[in-house]
Amino acid sequence: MKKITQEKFVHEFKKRLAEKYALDVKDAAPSELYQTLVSVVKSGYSDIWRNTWKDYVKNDEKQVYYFSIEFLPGRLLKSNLLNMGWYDIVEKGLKEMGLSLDKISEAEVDMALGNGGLGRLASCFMDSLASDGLPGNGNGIRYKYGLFKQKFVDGYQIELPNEWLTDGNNWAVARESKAVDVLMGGQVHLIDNGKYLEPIYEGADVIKAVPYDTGIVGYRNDHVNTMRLWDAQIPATEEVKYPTIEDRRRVEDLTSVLYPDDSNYEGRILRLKQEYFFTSAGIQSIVRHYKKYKKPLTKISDYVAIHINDTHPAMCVAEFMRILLDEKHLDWEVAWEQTVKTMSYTNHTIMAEALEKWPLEMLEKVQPRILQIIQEIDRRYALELAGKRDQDFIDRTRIIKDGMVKMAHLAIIGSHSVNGVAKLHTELLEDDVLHDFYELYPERFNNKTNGIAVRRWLQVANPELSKVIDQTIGTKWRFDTKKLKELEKYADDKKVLKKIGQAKRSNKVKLADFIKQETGIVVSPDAIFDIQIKRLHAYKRQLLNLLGIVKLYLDLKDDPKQKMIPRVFIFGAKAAPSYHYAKSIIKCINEVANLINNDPTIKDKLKVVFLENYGVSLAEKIIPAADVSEQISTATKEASGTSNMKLMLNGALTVATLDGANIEIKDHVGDDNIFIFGLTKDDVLQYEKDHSYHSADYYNNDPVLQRVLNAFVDGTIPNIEVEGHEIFDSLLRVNDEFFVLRDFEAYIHTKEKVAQTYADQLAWQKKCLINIANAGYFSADDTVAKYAAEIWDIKADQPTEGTLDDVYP
Ligand code: 4GP
Repeated sequence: MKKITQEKFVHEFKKRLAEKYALDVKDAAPSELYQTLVSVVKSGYSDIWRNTWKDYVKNDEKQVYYFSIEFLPGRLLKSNLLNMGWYDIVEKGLKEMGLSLDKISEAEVDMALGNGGLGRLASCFMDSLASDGLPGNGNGIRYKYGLFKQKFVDGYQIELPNEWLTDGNNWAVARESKAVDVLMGGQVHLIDNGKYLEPIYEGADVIKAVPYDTGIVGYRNDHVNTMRLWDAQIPATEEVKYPTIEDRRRVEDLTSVLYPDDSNYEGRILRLKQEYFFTSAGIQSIVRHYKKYKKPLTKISDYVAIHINDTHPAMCVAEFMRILLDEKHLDWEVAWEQTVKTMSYTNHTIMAEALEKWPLEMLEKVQPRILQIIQEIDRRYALELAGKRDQDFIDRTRIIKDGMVKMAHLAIIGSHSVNGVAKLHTELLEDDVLHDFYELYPERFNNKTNGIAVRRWLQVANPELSKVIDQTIGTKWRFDTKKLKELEKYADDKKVLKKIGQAKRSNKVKLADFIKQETGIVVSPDAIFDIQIKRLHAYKRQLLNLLGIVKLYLDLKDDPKQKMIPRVFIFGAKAAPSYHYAKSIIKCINEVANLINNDPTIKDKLKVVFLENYGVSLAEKIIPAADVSEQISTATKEASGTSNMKLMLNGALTVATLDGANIEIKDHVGDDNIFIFGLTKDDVLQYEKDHSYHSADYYNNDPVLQRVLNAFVDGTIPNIEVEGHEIFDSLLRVNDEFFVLRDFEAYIHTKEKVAQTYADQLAWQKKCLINIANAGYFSADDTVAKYAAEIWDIKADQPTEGTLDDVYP
């Protein structure tokens, strides 16, 4: 990394501000200061960026390409500064000029090119690949509008376009010279030209895919990788085909929005086109780049690994085959061997609705040649198994069935590795969801429990706690998160526990200020901050949390003088625009919040805050201030979860079902330092098998539950005439698919235990410390190192070790 001193930085900053905007520091707006800072920071790593990728080629290094339809990097400024080792110098330099890094950083618009866990994981992995010194690249789509901006109007979610590119995004560089053409639509015929089968395309659209590359800076290791996002444009040669603005827009809209509305045909086909677009552009650029290695294509899997993150990029398998067959003229068998050795696939959910299936007719419309290749892969798969497996097995596992293409099957058959994202999730894949394939290819299956970028979620988001940790165990944990474990030696050290408590309180004060400024709601930092932040989905059971809140409210109404530790319940969640039920839950939470926050008898004892527009940057504000982390999905439904890891890392205690990675968190912190409740995997599977669950029994036999549920339909909670009934019916008449009523009593009981525990602050802080100390096991650096060694077979630069003694003496 370029070396910098405070003096040099201040000089460079002023010079660039004057050059770019003809302004002095005191006259510049935050966005101008921010853009100037970006240009100084980029100049600090650009040489290293160039060298990193050149070295890969020079040293014949195998590289991985991580294909993901979502990336959620959040803001890059502070995290780049931290990774470069520039953070403190820049912060001081800005201060010298009368500026604040925190304020300037707020001018950065979140890069929100994803919905939730899947996209955020991809970005944590990008950070860790670079920080581990691994040759790793991202490949995705540069949506012009990221995930929608969420507003609440009368308690309802409204979706607004998220124009994150209005100010440009200066982290990325457009590389016109690396553009590729992607063919879509039309028809294709194969002719035998004597040497090979040559595809002749007719009437296809040619779309120019232009890459925008962003440098991903490793942590203090002089290593900068690339995240490549593709934009759809019209090639100069095709301009006459699109004479009007509307015509042009049809093409350019291909990369306009993340997950276009898939409740209608047009939305679905656009999404499928997006999937092919970034897959084809990525694979074409990989094969082109491989030429630089000067090695035969029959060896490509020794130098290239391609990762299929969930099924959206599953067409990688067919596109890679297309290039090896049609453009490079390899034989099918040779091409197939290279494809399977190159590809690997991660499954992120067992929710049936997310396991993609596409009608043949749609695939044919998007790319007829790809459909032909998929059909041939499917035909050969069935042929190979004929006689070895029964027909039922073949029918269940083949790629094409009943006129639909099953993308997960394509990904599994075309990959050498299939992994789940937590132990339980992988177990469910092997035993149930993908059991047939597990039987067929046991050696392909493996588990890689998710991880998080500890740098962003602790060092950047929570400087207060980071400082306490430095003062207690030194700064080595900043390089190796497992060193956090040393904190356990201080589990009974009152001074340390107190300091952890003070850091938390100061973060709660900050969040309380933010809440007041955003919503006008006043919350006390002395209350328990109880947090549930994640996408809104029925299986994640925000509703169970809400029922618990309504119960507390009704209890307080009965006995307003009741002594209780004040509670603040904080939600952050977006619902998919076409997910009606989730939106009804949002409306109900907002109305319960209104009722409680405006009830003078409740005073400060109970507050409910639903913060708008949940995303990475908001999470960075909420997580350091959390006391309680709600991880209450129905057992078996949450593949892993990652907010559970971020919250424990910041010293929140988890209220959890035995689901996803909660189980591994429990194994690390021990039963005494987590609050487990509810149905287990076996209970849920049993109910699903024997249909013996009747939610109405729980309602009829539990007066408390009756009262709470009635509040949704008897006017106790105002303004939810429609939504209240909808929720009531879903729990009682549709038999409560996610066992909310079944787990209600256990949940309430556990929450009471939480409050009792909180009353003894020292005992509480001790549990927090143990959680922080054990969170190092969930570092994405380790997760990615396992992918590298066990799936991708790629090697790292020398690991960086060290301390920050220079910064925190
Ligand atoms: C999510 C899972 O729901 C979550 O449990 C997991 O932690 C995360 O992936 C990363 O593996 N799935 C999605 C999705 O975001 O779109 O399927």
